[in-house]
Amino acid sequence: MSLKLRRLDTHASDFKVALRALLAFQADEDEAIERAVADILADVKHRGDAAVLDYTKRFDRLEAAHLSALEIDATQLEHFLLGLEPKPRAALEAAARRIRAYHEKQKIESGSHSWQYVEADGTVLGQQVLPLERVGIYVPGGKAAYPSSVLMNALAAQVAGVREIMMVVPTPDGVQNPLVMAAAHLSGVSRIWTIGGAQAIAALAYGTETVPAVDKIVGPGNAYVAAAKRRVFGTVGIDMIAGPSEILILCDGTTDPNWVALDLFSQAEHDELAQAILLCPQAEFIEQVAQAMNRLLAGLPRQAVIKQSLEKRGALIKVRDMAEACSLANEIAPEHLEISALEPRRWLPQIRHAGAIFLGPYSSESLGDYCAGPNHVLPTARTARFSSPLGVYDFIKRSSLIEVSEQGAQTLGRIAAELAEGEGLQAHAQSARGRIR
Ligand code: HSO
Ligand code: ZN
Repeated sequence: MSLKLRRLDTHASDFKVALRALLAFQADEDEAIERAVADILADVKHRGDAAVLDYTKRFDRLEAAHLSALEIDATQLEHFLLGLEPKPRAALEAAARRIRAYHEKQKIESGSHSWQYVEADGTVLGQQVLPLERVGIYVPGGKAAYPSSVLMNALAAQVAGVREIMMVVPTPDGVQNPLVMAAAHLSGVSRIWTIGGAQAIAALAYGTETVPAVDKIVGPGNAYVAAAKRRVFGTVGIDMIAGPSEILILCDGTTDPNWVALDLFSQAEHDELAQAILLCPQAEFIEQVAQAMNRLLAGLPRQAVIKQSLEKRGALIKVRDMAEACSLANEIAPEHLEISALEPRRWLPQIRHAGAIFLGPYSSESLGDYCAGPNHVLPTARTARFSSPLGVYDFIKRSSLIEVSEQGAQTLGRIAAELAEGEGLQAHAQSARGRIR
């Protein structure tokens, strides 16, 4: 199978147009999906467990007399871990340890603690930081059920101190994924229901007789799940609506072309819509990568997905130099950015927008996907311009603290009353003035 790879050159007069076309991706809102999801949400809100059971029977061919029969309890969960072969179990545990350690560090470094200060007149101001109480993690069923994503979502919540982490995962025909269950056990998930789709999102958001309502829902899902999350946002918090995965590799031509080819493939194999792009100043190196890709593709079980993704949305782009590559990277604002170069730190100061930055030839994205430690839930579709990786900070919230002293009330009272009168709000003004001696 030979790959028809898109080649671009920043020198070409139509490059800007070609780049815009390459980056244009609009997840189209499907009317039919929107309508179906709205109906399911309303039905679950209204009929609770009974509605969830009906949809689970219809969509997953999984029947139960009561929703509690679809709950996997803590003992069963532990058995999934104990039942694993030694190698996958050790790998899962090692990954969990490293991800936990990174997030513990993040909790300390990212200001997840309360603070306050005292003014001269004794007034105390501050901020109280507390974890969310109850979080629901959505895990897709079938092939897209990634145990690594369970670790990433649940461990960030657990380290933040979330009291109760619950999970929903569809199990079509009742087929359960032992690694997903084991990962849930390792990362502090306390209750799991084998339900999915918009009905599971509705159960988490509104609560049913059996499923308690959560405060925030995180985790990836198909178009129905995404539409449902969008609709319940406001009733609960949500993480983000993730688009197809992306990688951008900036290479100075010094890395093994096979490594570069496989890094592009590893993103492309996720999804026909995934995006893998190489930027390199050396035409010969780009040729070597293209050859490596053609050679290596045949050996991969997901070659059909990889081919589609690369031919539809991938590109090999010849740039003037690494500086130009950096400025293009900022325009693309990729989910994953590899700076595969001899001196990656030289280019780092020029990078402003990327979900995760992988420095040097040894830092393949796959290591970050599974076990380096940082979260693999990252901003896609150029949203790295304004948003960040999932982290402990997504599972905490802040309350402002205001403790005004008697003396403070004299000064603040005058300011507030003056402004309140300007706004025509007399009750405010009197409340403030009433405390002035
Ligand atoms: N690259 C994916 C995460 C993942 N990779 C899970 C393998 N398993 C999105 O960042
Ligand atoms: Zn991946």
